[in-house]
Amino acid sequence: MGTPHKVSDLSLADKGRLRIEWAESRMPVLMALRERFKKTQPLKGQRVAGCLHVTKETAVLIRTLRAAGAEVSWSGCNPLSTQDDVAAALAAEDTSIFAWHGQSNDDFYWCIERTLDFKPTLTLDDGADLIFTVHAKHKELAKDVIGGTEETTTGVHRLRAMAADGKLLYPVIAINDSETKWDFDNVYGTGQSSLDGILRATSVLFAGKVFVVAGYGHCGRGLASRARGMGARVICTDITPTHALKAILEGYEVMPMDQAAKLGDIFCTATGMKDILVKRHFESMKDGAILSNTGHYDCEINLTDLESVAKGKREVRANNEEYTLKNGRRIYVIAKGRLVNLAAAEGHPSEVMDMSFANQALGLCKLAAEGKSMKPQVYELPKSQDQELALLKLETLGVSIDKLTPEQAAYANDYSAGT
Ligand code: 3DD
Repeated sequence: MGTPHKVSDLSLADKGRLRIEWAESRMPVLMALRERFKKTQPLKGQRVAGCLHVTKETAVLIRTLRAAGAEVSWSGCNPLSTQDDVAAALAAEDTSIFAWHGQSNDDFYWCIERTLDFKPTLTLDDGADLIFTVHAKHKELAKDVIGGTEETTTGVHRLRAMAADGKLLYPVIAINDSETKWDFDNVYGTGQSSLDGILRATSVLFAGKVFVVAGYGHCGRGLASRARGMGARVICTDITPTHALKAILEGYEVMPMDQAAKLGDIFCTATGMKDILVKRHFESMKDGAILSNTGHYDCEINLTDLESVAKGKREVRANNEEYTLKNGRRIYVIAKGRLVNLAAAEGHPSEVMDMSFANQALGLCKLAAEGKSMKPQVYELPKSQDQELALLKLETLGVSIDKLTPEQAAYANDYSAGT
């Protein structure tokens, strides 16, 4: 195999292929796009550098981009989220991939650098680490890049800030901001997959437990509803009044973290902000409290603070470290505070990544076709695309919906029609 790659263990390829097949059988929208792209070749001649969690669902996206004619080179976007069997399967089918589970920070950035070796014409990010590396260390490559896409909320925030500063060197499409991404992946995906990660690392009963959700945004909304569905008493914290008000009207308790820290049995941070759980919170927590984070970066649980109030630490289960505090109580941290859904489980289910990645593929096709005439700013995909994708998804679910009659369509646009 001449294609450059670095993965953990090529012998895992067969197992990875089976997992990718499993995902393909549950991603009908992306698979339908792949069939279309095989004929139209919209990414022919393009070189796509991707920096996004290497999961069975991402493998389906990579195969689709290659079917569309693109050359692809890929790294993971988190040191703990790569599924090694999937990475092996991708390497075995001649994908240029640099990713393995449990990377050091140096490994992580070395892998990103390798994906730049073939001078990409398009970049695909989840958290903006790749595009940021191009801007910070390889400005000479930016002139060959037509545009990029960004998968997640945190990454879009970073890119909007760069654009506002006039620092963006090429156009970027905020995939996260498509309704068929943030209102499905962030809500239903994060809600289920984060609890999946907590359960795999602890196997605790949720019913009757106090589950604290830090951040009642789209991700927090999904977390809260799934935890309540399993019988937990849900407390939400937030800094945004409208978010807190929505949580109250949904029937959750809302209070400052200083109070919630004393009550919580299980915590999950989903804010995108640093230092959500800090020293004073750890010192007031119950014995046996379980801490997890589902935000993109591992900055929400301040582990330096936790180390400062602990007298001992040991791994008690996979992805589960017990800190014994000086006050004698024990606190359990899942996946070292890194995103629990991907580090301790398999990330969102295929069914919901189906639409996120359909948006990614369509976004790259838009850049390939129109990027040269776009400005170095952050764009959104057309809202009409959300309805097209949702209709396609409904069809795959065997669901049909009503249509406006011509009279109703006329009425909808007739501002003179009063009561
Ligand atoms: N993300 C969650 N599950 C994923 C999966 N199964 N494959 C690839 C990426 C996955 C991350 C997404 O939620 C991304 O949209 C984000 O971080 O917002």
